[in-house]
This record gives sequence, structure tokens and C-alpha cells, in this order.
Amino acid sequence: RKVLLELTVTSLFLSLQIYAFQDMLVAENPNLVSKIVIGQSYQGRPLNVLKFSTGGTNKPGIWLDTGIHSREWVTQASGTWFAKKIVTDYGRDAALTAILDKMDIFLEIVTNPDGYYYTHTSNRMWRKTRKPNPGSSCIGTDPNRNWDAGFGGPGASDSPCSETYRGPKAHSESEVKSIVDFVKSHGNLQAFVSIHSYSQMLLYPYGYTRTPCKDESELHNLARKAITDLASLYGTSYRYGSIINTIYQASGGTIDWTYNQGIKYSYTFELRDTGRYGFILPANQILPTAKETWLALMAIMEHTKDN
Ligand code: ING
Ligand code: ZN
Repeated sequence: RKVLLELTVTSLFLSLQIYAFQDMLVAENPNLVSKIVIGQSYQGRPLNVLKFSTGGTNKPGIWLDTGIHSREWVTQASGTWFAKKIVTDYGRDAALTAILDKMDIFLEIVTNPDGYYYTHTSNRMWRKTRKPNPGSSCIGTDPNRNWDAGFGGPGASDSPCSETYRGPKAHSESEVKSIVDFVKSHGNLQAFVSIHSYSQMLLYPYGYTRTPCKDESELHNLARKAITDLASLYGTSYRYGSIINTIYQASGGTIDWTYNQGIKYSYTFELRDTGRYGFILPANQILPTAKETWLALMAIMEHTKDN
């Protein structure tokens, strides 16, 4: 019991450290990093977005989010590593410097903070938000079925007890609506990358329909380049393709909505592994996962800059 309590305290401390880390990064790099609070979670936690910008107004933007599903812990850890990588490489790595000279990068690391807290305190396998559902004892909505893209269609559930519950209506979850409002008010995002685990896949729209998206061939070729770069580091093998053809049909997904908003380079990653450890990926795989994923992200960001 004492060991369990200590583990809980330690991991809670580590999750709070992500907030402290973000503020420290801003304090240490005021000319490059700022923090935007785009809203608050159902339980009142801030929805923080790190903005990496070298100045200028309404530059084109690249969005990255991790942890929209709370149990996918390697994603929040990788997001934290990406933040540090950006400030380390700016001014040193020519490719990242060129990207940041032309575009701003937005990074939401803890996209589902109530769920993330819950995975540290009560149920390591929690996926959804933590908003109660009236008339049901089951809690939470799947924030990757809650977007207004094929909402309510096949590939999501209307049962509040399901892990893929779509919610009472599109954008009912403040964690989702806050991103929707941000995307609309920004108006110039050109890439949107939403990071999940696990399965080792790089996916593009659509998930709700078999109709290919109009940029399919470009997105397919860029995905191939990105996963080839990813594999160059440790040989990790990824599959790639549209959501519906590669993983399964899913309606109300994040990147189907962002793509339909006109953000051409809309992708979802499924990071390591392929199921041996699944969501409980050992900590010694965090750094290799973050480093290899960064190569794929760079491929997507460079292509976005040049197109
Ligand atoms: N997988 C995703 C899920 O939400 C996915 C797969 C990606 C669906 C993009 C729709 C859009 O089911 C995990 N592991 O969450
Ligand atoms: Zn997920």
C-alpha cells in the first residue's frame, strides 16, 4: 500500500511537472515560446498551447497535439520532448530554423487533462473526457469521435458507456470546442497533426467515409516519406494510408474535421508499439519513440513550408 501511494504521488508530481515545464520553457525562451490558454477542461484545468514563433503577424501555422486520449502516455511524453527539441534546434538546425522563420508551431501537450489526471489517480486505462453523462452512470465522451465530421455516423457509439461514445452533440466537449474555436480564429493553419498511440501508423483522412479525400495522392506520398525518415533511426516500421482503409471506420474524428476546414496536411500518428506493451509502453522506449517521430514530423513540416 505504501509503495502504491508513493508511485501515485510520484506520477502525479511528474504530470504536474509538464505544466511547470511549459512555464519554464516560456521563461527561458521568451523570444521564441509563449503560452496560450485556449480554454479550460470540464473540471477546470487550463488547456495550454505552446506557441513557437519568431515574430510577425498571422504567419501560417502548424498544429501538433498529444494526449487527447489520456492513457496514451507515450504521446504526452513525446510532446514534452518535441517542445524542448524545438527550442534546442532553432538557430542550430537549418531545416527547423527555416520552418520557424516562415511558420509558427502550436503544441498542445496535455489535450485531455482531466483524463490524464484520472489515469494517474484511478484508472490507468482511461481514454475519454471526464464529463458526466446525464441519465447514465457512465462518464466521459471520446474526444476523437466528438468532431463535426460525419458526426453520429458508423464508427462511433451513441452509448455513454462505450469507449467510443460520440457525446450528446458535435463539439460538446470543451477540450474539443476549444481547439475548434482556436482553429477557426487562427484561420491560417496549414498542417494539423494529432498524435495517438499505439499501432505504428501514419493516417490521413478520411475515417468516416470511403470516399478518398481530394489530396489523397499528395498525402499518401508525404506519409511514405515521413515513415521512411522515421524508420531510418531505429528501423521501426509503420503502416500508412487513410484512416478507414488502414485502421478502421471512425466518425467524428479530429483530422477529418480539420481537413474539411481546409487544413490540407491533416495527419494522425499512432506511435509505438504494435501491441506487446500497448498503452503501458516501458519508459525506456519514450526517448526512441520521440526521436524517431520527430523525423517524421520534420518531413511533414518541411513539406508544408514548401507547398
Ligand atoms: N486510435 C484512434 C481512435 O480514436 C483513429 C484511431 C485515428 C480514429 C484518427 C479516427 C481518426 O480510435 C486510438 N488508439 O485512439
Ligand atoms: Zn487515441
